[in-house]
Amino acid sequence: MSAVVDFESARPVFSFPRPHVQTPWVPATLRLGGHARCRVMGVPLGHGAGVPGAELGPAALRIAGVGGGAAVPFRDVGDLPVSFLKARTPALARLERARSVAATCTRLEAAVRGAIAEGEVPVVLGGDHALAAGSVSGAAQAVRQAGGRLGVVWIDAHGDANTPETSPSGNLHGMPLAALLGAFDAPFDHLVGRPATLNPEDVVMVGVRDLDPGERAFLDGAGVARVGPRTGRALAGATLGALRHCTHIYVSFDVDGLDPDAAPGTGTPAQGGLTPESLAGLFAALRRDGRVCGLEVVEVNPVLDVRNRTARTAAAVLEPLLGD
Ligand SMILES: [Mn+2]
Repeated sequence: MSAVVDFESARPVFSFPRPHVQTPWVPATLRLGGHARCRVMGVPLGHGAGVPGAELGPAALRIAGVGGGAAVPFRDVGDLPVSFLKARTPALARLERARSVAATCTRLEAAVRGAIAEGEVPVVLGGDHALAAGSVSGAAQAVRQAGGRLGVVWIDAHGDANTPETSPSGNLHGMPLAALLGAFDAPFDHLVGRPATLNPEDVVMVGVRDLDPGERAFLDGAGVARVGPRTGRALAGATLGALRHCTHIYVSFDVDGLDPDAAPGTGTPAQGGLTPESLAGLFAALRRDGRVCGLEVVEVNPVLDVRNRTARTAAAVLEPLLGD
């Protein structure tokens, strides 16, 4: 006997094409009088740096109080997993480090995109700066999905705009900006085959003073705006002026943008950096501006630090953005 299908009692299935109704939403931002909730996530990544220790950054930043402010509500979701390296030869270690950075960026991209899409402001505690290839990409996607345009404030002593071809060291934390601007993709797996994440005119670099020849040529050719560490009182105005056309802003804060006097605990310090006062002024202006939808603090290396001074400086300069 063959099976009989009882069409009479089968539940009707409605398959009318429905008009796609999009709920309008805008990413939450940090602004005066606002009540945005922050989602803090640690990324103990050190495989993109040449000197070990940046993987201890999330712990140092939490101890210093970043992501634990009173005024802005915070929810700390803990650390993203970062793989432990087992390779025993330098060649294998190099490959394993690149794979670890790629996997971390893939996870972080989804985590940042998810936080913004769910109405929270991601606060990423790094970790070396290679992680920005994931975080900035995730923020740009979420903002674009909401119909906006993301601008990036890249605070750094360096360009982070080398490619695997131009990099003198081969360290991936010197390359994330070039990857985000579409200069190359592999080994950043999540970017492979995608169009550029950022337009050059949507990025402003703050405090940059130590560029390798290759990345200087790349940044000049792309026309990325740079605001020097010695701009003084005009720093905030020049930075925000460069991103006037953007609807939202993501802040990528490498602590080596600060002068080593104030932030000695970092792998690649460069003299003549930003003063904590001028950077705090920029963060205050960003709070008044009201467009910041996410941020990260990277390259804190407690192994090279003195009594957690660098994380404490970072906490103090971020207070005008994240505090009362
Ligand atoms: Mn950097």
